[in-house]
Amino acid sequence: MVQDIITTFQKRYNQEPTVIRSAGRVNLIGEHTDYNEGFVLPAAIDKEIYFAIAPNGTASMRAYSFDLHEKASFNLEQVEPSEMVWANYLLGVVAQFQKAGHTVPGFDLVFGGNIPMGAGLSSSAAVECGLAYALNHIFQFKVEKMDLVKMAQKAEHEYAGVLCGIMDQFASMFGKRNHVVRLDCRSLGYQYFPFDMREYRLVLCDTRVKHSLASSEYNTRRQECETGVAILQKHYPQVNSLRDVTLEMLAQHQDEFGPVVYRRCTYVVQENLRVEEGCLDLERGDLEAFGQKMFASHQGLQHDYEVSCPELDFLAEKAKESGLALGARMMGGGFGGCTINLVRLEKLEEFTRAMEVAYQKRFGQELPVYIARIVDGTGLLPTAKPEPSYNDSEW
Ligand code: GAF
Repeated sequence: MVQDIITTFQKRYNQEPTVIRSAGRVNLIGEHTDYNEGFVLPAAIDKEIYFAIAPNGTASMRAYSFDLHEKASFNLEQVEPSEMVWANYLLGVVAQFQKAGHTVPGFDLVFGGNIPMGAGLSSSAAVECGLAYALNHIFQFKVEKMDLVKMAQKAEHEYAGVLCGIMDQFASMFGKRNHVVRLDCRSLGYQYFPFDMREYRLVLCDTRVKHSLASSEYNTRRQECETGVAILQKHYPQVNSLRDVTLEMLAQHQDEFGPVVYRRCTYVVQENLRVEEGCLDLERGDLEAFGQKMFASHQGLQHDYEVSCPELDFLAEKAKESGLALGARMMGGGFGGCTINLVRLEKLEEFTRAMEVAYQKRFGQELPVYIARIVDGTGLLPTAKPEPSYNDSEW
């Protein structure tokens, strides 16, 4: 795939590109906590997007989407949102560099990859981070990596209309091979935890139900959390976000919340606790205990945060019932996309088969299953080297 993208670039633009690789992400636990200044535990995975890019000496961006077979050209002296959905993720990033005071010269770009769209694996964050990294590299803007993450997030807010938190862009940029990373979404401090790929696999079951993050539900959840915070601030002026709230505080003022806001807030506070305790499980190597927290997380997302859907609930339930997964939950914004399952290597085939059969029987549809390998985040791909190969023996 990388070679095809490079060849397409050479043919279209008649010059040699720099090649950047950017990754999709999984999140083991800590869902809808990032915009509440809480904790998340994501990792970058081997569902990737490649960017072949070079300055073109004009004032325009000429871009070609390898996957959609579509091209677009935009004058960078006047960047504004476009009708072309995919181009907006690129333009949004350019706009952020300009807002930060950089002049972005014209460039040629071919990009494409294998992150399934709408599967909750953050293809949009991978596009944003990849381009942010690429522009920073080829034009030597010298922007710090964490600032690139923030710019990518802003691009999503302003050009895709989704008020996302910072998790996806952070994971895409800061992912580390065979590690998950706990991010404190308030301080942006982070810590890597080794993930044992010799004994366990992260299995993604794709409902193929397309979620639309831009659909009002995501932004509504944010508002409901803010409503909860405003109620508590009357009693606890030191509270800035649900990160500062305890279950006792919520219980004490339960009658001031409507039932919906109360459930939303309870979920977020519990989920933050699960991330913190889950990291201790990882440190102890207690994956059984960690898996139990994944099941509990799904319950909260299904019943209290209400961002799941029947297909996700079915898969999470089946995984639990089968006894073949240590943990399972929906992942990402919700309303579709994948479940993430923690599975022992020796149970992998049996688990995959059981889920495929069950899904087919219940929904009359094939269930795509991906085994996620944890890889490094966004970076330069030395063109001289062959595509990274993931050999089982080196996990
Ligand atoms: C989406 C958002 F983009 C993230 O910021 C995060 O809020 C996630 O949904 C839910 O945890 O992926």
